[in-house]
Amino acid sequence: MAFELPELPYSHQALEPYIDAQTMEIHHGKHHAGYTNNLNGAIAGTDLEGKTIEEILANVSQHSGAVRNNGGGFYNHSLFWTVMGPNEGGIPEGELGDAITSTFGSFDDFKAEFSKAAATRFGSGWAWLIVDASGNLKVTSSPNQDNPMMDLAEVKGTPILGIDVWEHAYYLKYQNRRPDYVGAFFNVVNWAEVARRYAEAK
Ligand code: MN3
Repeated sequence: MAFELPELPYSHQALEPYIDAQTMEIHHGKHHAGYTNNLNGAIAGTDLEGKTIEEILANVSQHSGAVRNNGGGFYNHSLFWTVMGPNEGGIPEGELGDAITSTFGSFDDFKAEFSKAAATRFGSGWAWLIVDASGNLKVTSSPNQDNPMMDLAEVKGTPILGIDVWEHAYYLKYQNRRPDYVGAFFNVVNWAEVARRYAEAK
């Protein structure tokens, strides 16, 4: 069974004015669709057909560059759409809010560390909030379409929040101002979904 492009859980314009409709349309309909199709092409006729994306990423060092890039692209964007939403933002509460405060000092300290990871990831990549093998929260980043679930990742864990810092994610609206895009992202973070992923991962 081939991987399928997940539908956006909201309309293209839902994240305006923070993320513009045209960027969402191209990002989901062209980029994410491309990773999905290319992943299917890369695994067609191999023993990776029928494996879950998590299983593929966990042993990605044994597979081709096409599987690594497109498998990562498929997974990362599937996560990305769900951790954003309209009328979101704010500050996480409950267990996740407490864990962020105890790990980073305060929500603002977490925000600063995550924003720095996103701003300083050279070239194309992602910044992440992950749960590591001991259940601890960590901020990290990865190049290209790599992610912390890959066996070859420098820092491993389960991503519960991620931001795409490829130029295709923000250039139409923010041009070279990546930090402005990262700042705007916090207005659309769906903390309920991040908290759900946290509870599942730890
Ligand atoms: Mn992207």
